[in-house]
Amino acid sequence: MSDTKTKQTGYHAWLEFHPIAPGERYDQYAVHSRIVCTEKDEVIRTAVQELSQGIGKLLGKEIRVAESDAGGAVIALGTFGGGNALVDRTFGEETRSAIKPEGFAIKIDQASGSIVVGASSTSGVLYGAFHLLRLFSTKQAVNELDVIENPVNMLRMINQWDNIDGSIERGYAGKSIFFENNRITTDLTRVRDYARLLASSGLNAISINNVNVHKWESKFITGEYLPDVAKVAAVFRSFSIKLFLSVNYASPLEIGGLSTADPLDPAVREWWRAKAAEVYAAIPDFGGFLVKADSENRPGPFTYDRDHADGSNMLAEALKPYGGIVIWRCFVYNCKQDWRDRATDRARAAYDHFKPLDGRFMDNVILQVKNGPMDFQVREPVSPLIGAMETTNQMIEFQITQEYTGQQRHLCYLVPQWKEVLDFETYAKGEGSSIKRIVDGSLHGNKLSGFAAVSNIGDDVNWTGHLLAQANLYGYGRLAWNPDLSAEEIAEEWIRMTFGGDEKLVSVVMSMLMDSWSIYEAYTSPLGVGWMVNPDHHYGPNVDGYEYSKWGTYHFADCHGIGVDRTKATGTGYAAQYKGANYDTYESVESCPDELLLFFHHVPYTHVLHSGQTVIQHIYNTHFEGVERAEQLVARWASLEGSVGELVHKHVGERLAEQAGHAKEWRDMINTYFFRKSGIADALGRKIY
Ligand code: GCV
Repeated sequence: MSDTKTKQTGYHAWLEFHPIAPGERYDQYAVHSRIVCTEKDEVIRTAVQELSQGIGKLLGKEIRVAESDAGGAVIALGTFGGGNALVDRTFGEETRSAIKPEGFAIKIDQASGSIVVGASSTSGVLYGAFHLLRLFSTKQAVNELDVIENPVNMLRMINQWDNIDGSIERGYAGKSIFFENNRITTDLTRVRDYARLLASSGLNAISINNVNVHKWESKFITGEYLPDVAKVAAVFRSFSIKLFLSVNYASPLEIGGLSTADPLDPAVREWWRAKAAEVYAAIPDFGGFLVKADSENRPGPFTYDRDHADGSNMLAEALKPYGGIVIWRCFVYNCKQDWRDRATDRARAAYDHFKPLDGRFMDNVILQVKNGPMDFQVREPVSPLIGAMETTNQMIEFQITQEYTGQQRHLCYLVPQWKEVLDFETYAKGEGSSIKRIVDGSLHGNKLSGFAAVSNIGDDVNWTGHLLAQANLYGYGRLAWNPDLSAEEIAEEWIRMTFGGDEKLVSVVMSMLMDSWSIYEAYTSPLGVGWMVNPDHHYGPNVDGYEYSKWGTYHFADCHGIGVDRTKATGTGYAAQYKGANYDTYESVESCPDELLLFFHHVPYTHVLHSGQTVIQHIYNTHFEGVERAEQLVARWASLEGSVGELVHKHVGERLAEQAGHAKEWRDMINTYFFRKSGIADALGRKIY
């Protein structure tokens, strides 16, 4: 895409590289006369190209790339022992042994003043190059650099929910960049630019098609599509990103001509073995399969009276000889529930299905578990399944695309929500068993572990529809690399890299991002109950939208009270899936935190929260305040006129105005509904319809 077309549109996202004005930092960076690299590997070439391009834009002058060091201060990069004298001279044994497979070190060579980037792998060199660019574009001092970085998580994956017809399930930023008109895109420019964004934030894996694998996408693993899939894999390979495919569990039946997909049937196993051989012949470093089975009407092993260990192990066995893995989703629940049935609880389902299978999965199977037990609501407890299976590989699944958090028409910076999840204490092995230690594999010593998230991009020029939603994509990658980064640190990096360093702008956008999740929560569904949205598309308020449906997502509001009794004592028993103090906290109405009260308990509207307000007054207050706070977002952004490009200012301003208007719709529907149900007036006498 040409620069004139992308100028001011956000296309380059956090890789915009705003020119640095002459002055101290400029001189500190510009003193490095050339980039010195001796290696020719594809990923290293990418690193060099990114560095020279980025520095060129930052400094407004070309930086030469050379194979040898002609003296003076340079930027040298390479793998340890890869032939770059500066790299070899700078990093001793101690540093080298501290660098894990994808990590890197950056250090100043005191003699020459050179910046030296070293790693044990080519991917480490690439991450090191992006790290250096981040330091430059956020204007950090580099004269004393001594950095060692290793990614905390092994798998740092993004899941596309893209379909071959170009549509994206739960996509809010245009059409797919991977597929159009029932073909894989032939012009891969945009795919390459996406790979840059992903690698620069630290990601290393992608599945390119929707987990709901329909008729045509089932054929991605056949000769009809594999050559084109291989071309996409090649683009990602140059950024050290492994490609995965979502597969249809019933493939042997649907594309293989067999009469069954029974995982224990020898012919089915043989079919998958041959299929794996075919896929790896086309893509030797193929990552593996992502599978949604027995979930929301997708086929799976249950059809044959087999379980999820049988199903996933069959695929794992086929991929094993090639080092491939099976990522098996745990989003398994009854989506044909009778709303009259109060005993079945969707929240329990993943744990009930998978926990008994602990220990039965092959070591190249990894279970992918959504962060909450329901489905990416604005507020949910943390899934009790994460950490509950001691001898099974697990990874967490987040949703970057804002299906239930405003669909990229509303501002909702999700990093603070993800941080809460990652910091949650599970007591899986006593104190110190936080979610982040489970998903990084350290708590249970898992062979495979990590992060996955559903992407929020499409072919909109700015990738994410709402420009500020780019912060979620960037933030996800950074958090997957290092879950200990704070939401503010990540936001600040993103703002400076995206918009440049205007201090007023940094502080205004930072406060907008940091407030946005709580604002969205305030004017939507209260106290953890969730689901008060329009069915199917899930945008906008509809309190009873899912109340009498088959999806298992109820709030049970009547004239006395609201909420779902999930206690062991009198309810569905879900609370008992938590360990230790968590069980006690959630089981008791007294200790349950306010923000999750209605997730765990059915209470009268007059129930008094820890905040001192009654439930009904909390509903009214948060909804009135939520609208006011959404209106303040509009005003805060308006104050930035002149500090950001005109087009960007207008675009974000329009989205925020729409959000403020839509927040009123939420406020009035929710408040009116509960006023009519409860008959209790607002203590402050505000307008309720
Ligand atoms: C891809 C939710 C979404 C579906 C999605 C599903 C899943 O139910 O609404 O669109 O399907 O989650 O995660 O599999």
